Amino acid sequence: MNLSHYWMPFTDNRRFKAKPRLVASAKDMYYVTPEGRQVLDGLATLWCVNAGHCRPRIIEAIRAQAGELDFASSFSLGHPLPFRLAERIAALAPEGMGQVFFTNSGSEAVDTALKMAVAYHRLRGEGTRTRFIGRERSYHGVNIGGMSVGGVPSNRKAYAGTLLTNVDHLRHTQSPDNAFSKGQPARGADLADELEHRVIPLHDASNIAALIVDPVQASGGVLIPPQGYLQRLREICTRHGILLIFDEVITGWGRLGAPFAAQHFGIRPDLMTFAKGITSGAVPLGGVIAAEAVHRAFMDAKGGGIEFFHGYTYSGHPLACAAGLATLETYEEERLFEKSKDQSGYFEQGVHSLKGLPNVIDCRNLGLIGAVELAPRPGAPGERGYEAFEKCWDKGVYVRPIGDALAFCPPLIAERKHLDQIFGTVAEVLKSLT
Ligand code: PXG
Repeated sequence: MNLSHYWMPFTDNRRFKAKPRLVASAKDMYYVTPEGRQVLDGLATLWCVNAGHCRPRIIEAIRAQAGELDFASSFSLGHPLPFRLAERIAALAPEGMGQVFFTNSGSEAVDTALKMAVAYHRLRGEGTRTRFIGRERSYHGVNIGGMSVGGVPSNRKAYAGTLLTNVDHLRHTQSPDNAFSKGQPARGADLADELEHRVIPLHDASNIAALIVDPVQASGGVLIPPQGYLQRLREICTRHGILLIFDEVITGWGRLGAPFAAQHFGIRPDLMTFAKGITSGAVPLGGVIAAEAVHRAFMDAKGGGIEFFHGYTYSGHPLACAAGLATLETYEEERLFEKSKDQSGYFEQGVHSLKGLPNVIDCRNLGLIGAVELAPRPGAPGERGYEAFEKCWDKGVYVRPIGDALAFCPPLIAERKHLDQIFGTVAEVLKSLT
């Protein structure tokens, strides 16, 4: 096969093409390679295949929908599926969050939420609120807005001149003092005070539209929020009229046991983004869930006409909505959110069983998301992590390297034997790695 024409996303193309890793099919927890080798999917592929691969209800729904209504627009025209899916999503969302705007990806969801925030303030006569606050090491997708509020240096470096200038960042919460914390670290809630003590006085609340937070920072390296930290951010935002956006692209759909991280932490944000697990990865779909008060500002606007000048050709695409409905039915039928919660204790033991192995400097976890962090090789950051990832793949387990951390995020259908295979293989690899 000629590999040269496909320019692969977020990939070291030259390294990959010198030693390709291909998959041919997938079922439940496993990939099958073209040679027929099974590889356990320890990352729900890209933090999204929460129901497992090629689940019957989901693939049947997609097949049936493709033969019935391939595409219809949602621009001043309608078809039933996005209305039905929005209703199902609203029933799972925190109380008071009931309106769903569909996009095709998490990146589009983030940029949609940022635009919604600014438009909301303007409608309420606070048009000076245009500034966004993000956090170091957060990942909010790759579009201009999400990249600008994001805090992963390598994703920003080459585009510095195109980043939005109306953005400030809070510090990240990772600290060696919290190494080997099980669940939420005990120390660090006071890092939230930077918002009130530095950022708001610097810019003035009247100029700030929204704070965007990924409740667990996943692709930034799996950073677990300290106890009380997110609650404190919520209180500060409320005090200053700043909208709080939870980017739930990874934490949504049962990753922490509840439908969304918002419920896990007992917080109601003003806007929530989602993607990935809404279709278990089977068809691209994302969206924003708005608090009723935010939505009302648009619907109460004087003068009539289009309330929000924004949308994508494929917003509410029939195939994506059919996949979304079938995925939510699968979650419910198999009680996968409860299963995720039940399995999180065993998962925690697995992650922390890696403590004490060569080069391990931290193990961390929350719900069914976790990471082991390795000390970098002198002068070659990321190399040890990448080599560990390659060796795990060769031994039949897929986990993701993030710098020198290995991330774990199994599908919610994972049984104990799958978790044993993941952590057993990683342990074996770490013992053999220099
Ligand atoms: N927000 C969060 C929190 C994400 O994790 C996005 C937004 C963007 O979603 P889309 O669908 O536009 O990719 C994400 C996506 C990685 C990795 O390396 C993670 C993501 C995407 C690509 C790579 O772990 N998360």
